[in-house]
Amino acid sequence: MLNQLKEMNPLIHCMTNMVVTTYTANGLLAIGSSPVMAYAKEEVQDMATAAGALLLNIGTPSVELTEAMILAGKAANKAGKPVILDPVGAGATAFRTDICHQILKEVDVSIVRGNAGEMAALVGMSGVVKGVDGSLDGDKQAVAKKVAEQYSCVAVLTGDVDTITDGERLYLVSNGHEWLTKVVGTGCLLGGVVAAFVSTVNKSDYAEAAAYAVSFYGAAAEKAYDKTKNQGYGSFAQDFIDQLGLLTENEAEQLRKVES
Ligand code: ATP
Ligand code: TZP
Ligand code: MG
Ligand code: MG
Repeated sequence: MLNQLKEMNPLIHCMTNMVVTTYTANGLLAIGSSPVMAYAKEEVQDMATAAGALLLNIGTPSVELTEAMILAGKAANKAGKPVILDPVGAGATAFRTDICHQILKEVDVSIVRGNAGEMAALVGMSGVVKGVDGSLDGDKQAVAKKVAEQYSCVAVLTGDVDTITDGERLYLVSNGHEWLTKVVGTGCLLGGVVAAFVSTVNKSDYAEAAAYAVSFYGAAAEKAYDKTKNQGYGSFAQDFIDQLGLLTENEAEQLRKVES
């Protein structure tokens, strides 16, 4: 899948938050995709139509941006392109939860990628969301399944073990490293990386491609940790971008920790 991605060099239209923009663009370039950030309602429909996938990340939300996201999402739907939603901070405020519900009502979202607390908030289950950080004491698989069923999408619920499901197939990914939680934007970049991988496959393979993307991403983080563990989080953040570009398909296969 990685070689196919590099060959296709898909354009990924990101409507993301102002914290993570450059990190997301660099990570997407590293894996072999082509990112573009575009927000104006005057152009988002054209950009979403031209792109291989659309990422909607509500990290720094506003009413105007939500309207533009819905325009872009509808255009992507019309063009048959996958739409990935990152519900950043859903559950932290009613405003964010409402925006997600509005997007999910108006747009056919292919994949929702969030932490456990955010995913629980989308289906009215109780998790913990403090700002943009979320967790859940309860059953993560049950939450992921409910998100997948309620919104007819692939749910990618991340944490120490990542749960990916379309409501029928289930993948559990144990790749990754705890240091990913010490670098802002690693959840957001993952949404972009999932978008890039799913843009290269048919709809029936979105769940499998998402699981591949999450495992690949986690394996790159493991390599970055090995290299920078005696330095710190800043060096890890930089090296992680390097590893996203250096990791080969064979190596990713060897490091893969996926149960299905
Ligand atoms: P949060 O803000 O709560 O950290 P997030 O939106 O940043 O959420 P994460 O759940 O942190 O998203 O997921 C981002 C990446 O970090 C995923 O690849 C996930 O597998 C990885 N990850 C998160 N926590 C751990 C952990 N404890 N061990 C290994 N990998 C982790
Ligand atoms: N505040 C608003 S968006 C954002 C912050 C800190 C980035 C969140 O990034 P991630 O990937 O969820 O850690
Ligand atoms: Mg995180
Ligand atoms: Mg996040």
